[in-house]
Amino acid sequence: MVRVRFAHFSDTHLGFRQYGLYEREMDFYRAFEKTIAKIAEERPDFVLHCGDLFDAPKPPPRALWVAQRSFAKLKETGIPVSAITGNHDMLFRRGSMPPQVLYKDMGVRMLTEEEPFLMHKDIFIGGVPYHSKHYSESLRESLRVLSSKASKHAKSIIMIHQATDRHMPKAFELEISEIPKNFSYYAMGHLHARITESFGKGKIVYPGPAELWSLNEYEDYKRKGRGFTLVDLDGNVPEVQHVNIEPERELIRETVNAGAAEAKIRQLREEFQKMRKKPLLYLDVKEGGFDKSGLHELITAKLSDHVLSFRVSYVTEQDRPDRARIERSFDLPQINEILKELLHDEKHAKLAGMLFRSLSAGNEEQASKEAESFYKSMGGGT
Ligand SMILES: [Mn+2]
Repeated sequence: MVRVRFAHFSDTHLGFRQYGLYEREMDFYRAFEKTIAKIAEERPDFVLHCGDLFDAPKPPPRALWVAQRSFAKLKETGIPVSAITGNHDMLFRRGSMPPQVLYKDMGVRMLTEEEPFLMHKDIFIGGVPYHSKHYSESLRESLRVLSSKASKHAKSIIMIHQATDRHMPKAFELEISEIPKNFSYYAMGHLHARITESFGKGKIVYPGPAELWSLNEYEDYKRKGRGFTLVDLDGNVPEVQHVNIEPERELIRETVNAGAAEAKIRQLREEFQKMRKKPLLYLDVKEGGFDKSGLHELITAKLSDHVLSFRVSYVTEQDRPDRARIERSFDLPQINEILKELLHDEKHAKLAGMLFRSLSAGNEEQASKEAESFYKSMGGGT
């Protein structure tokens, strides 16, 4: 058995322009380039990318170019890449090609339904592209087939871009009990969190993305860091080492009492002035009696030159704790992005966002008015 070490990363979402900001798109490119540089430095035997390489199935040319340069660098260093498609970078249309196929000559090998595995020396590497919940039976079947092929080899890896019920009970496509247990390493993508657990005879690992795609990832990132994963397959159980990539810019989340907002804003301003790059600021203002527009003006006046962007959420005193949570969550800008992703349609995502907000606030009348005017504006069709 030869000594084998590989790098595993995922969910790089190249081309994602968070909040429509050019700077955020560039942050994702830089995170990717830094990850590749660090991987090249580590000289693993091969690299696995577990889906959502791009944020969309038709990425902007700059995203394609950044990926091309990076994969060329790995090829120069003699490090081959295996990849699967995620839900973001595949078009669910017959005969469509994922953008990753462009890098075939640079040593990026896609694992597909047609060619679901390869051997790296004596290591079996299998992979399944993302399957929506609707196709979970076919996903289970693919896993069964690969599991039986892998059973002929001492060391094996399976690449999967899915959420399991254990890691994401509210929206999963795969029950953890349905995953065959005979692989040595489960290289996962899809969840934007850093997770390492024992599973079957090996380990199941979500490396998480190097850049924060959504504010929901903030806590996990603060606790565990972000980057990619290095794996040593030599022993009986894989040895997993997470490597951090320094973020391009800070993401700051702060809670402040309305009464103390001014002092807090002054303090933040001082901190931000020292930063190399303007941070993203998420400010939760709590305890009532505040004047939202006055506070907004104050933040704009004191901080707008020192942050790339800021988002403010208000939690009022009279809100019951559960209501407060709702107000906070629907103030988050990510809701619109999540809806857009789910519905694949900007107009309907906008309607869904409006309905979500008014119905969360218990305002049915407002919701029905919004729906009515939306369909009127669509020309009264179906
Ligand atoms: Mn993703």
